[in-house]
Amino acid sequence: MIYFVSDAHIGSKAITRGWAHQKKFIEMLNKLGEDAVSIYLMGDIFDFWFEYYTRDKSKKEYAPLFRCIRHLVRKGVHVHYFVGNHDMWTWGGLTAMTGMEVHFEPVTIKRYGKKLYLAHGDGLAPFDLENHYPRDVQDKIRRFKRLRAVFQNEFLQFCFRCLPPALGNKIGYGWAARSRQKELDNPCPFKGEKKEELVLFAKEEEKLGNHRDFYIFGHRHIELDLKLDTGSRVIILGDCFRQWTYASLDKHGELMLHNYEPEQTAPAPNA
Ligand SMILES: [Mn+2]
Repeated sequence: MIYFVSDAHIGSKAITRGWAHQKKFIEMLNKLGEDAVSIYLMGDIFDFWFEYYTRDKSKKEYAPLFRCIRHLVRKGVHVHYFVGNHDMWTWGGLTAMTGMEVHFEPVTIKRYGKKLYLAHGDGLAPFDLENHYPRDVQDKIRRFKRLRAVFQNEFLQFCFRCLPPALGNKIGYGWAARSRQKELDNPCPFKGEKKEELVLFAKEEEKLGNHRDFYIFGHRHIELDLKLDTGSRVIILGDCFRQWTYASLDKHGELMLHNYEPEQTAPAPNA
């Protein structure tokens, strides 16, 4: 089985009971690990991940999650990590600590006879924005893309890496918590087939002749399984802090969305 998971936003200062959150995520990964060939972590697994030039002791908080992933990798599960817009700042640290493979760009793979396009999804939108959106929405999408370019700017990254981790984290976690809080207060549901950027992006790819059976994205924190005219399915994975959703692809090429339900532990027998 191949599994797809995204947007856990582990470490978010806007999510109370942080350890319970990480623990549930670990339990979920362990459960998937029982029959997984590969696990694709599709971005924003951390609410803020940044590797500085100096040692960052605060990362110890994630030691249990790293142990879990290392264990899966040693067992032979291929664990892939796509960076999102909250955790793109890794320079080998995540791989060194866990053994998972990190991807910075979208990837197309073929598995069990199906072609899959995999990406976190941030910054993906159709080229012809003006044909789909009013002026203000176009501007909003372009602003997001500009901010993304700032985040990816190598000189600015170098400067930020020089900061003492305590200061960098204060800025980073603060920014991330504000964006999480904004979303929790005001969630943005599915915008519809004609407005959802990732759906329009997939339609454009199909029109260009780049057919894939499945487009799998995270980022939006909504659950979506939409069939296009070309037979492709656009999957948006939901999240792992509120909805606890994930997808699986079995060896017959069947793709399904699931809700993670923690197993009830049986009450301890009386002596
Ligand atoms: Mn995201």
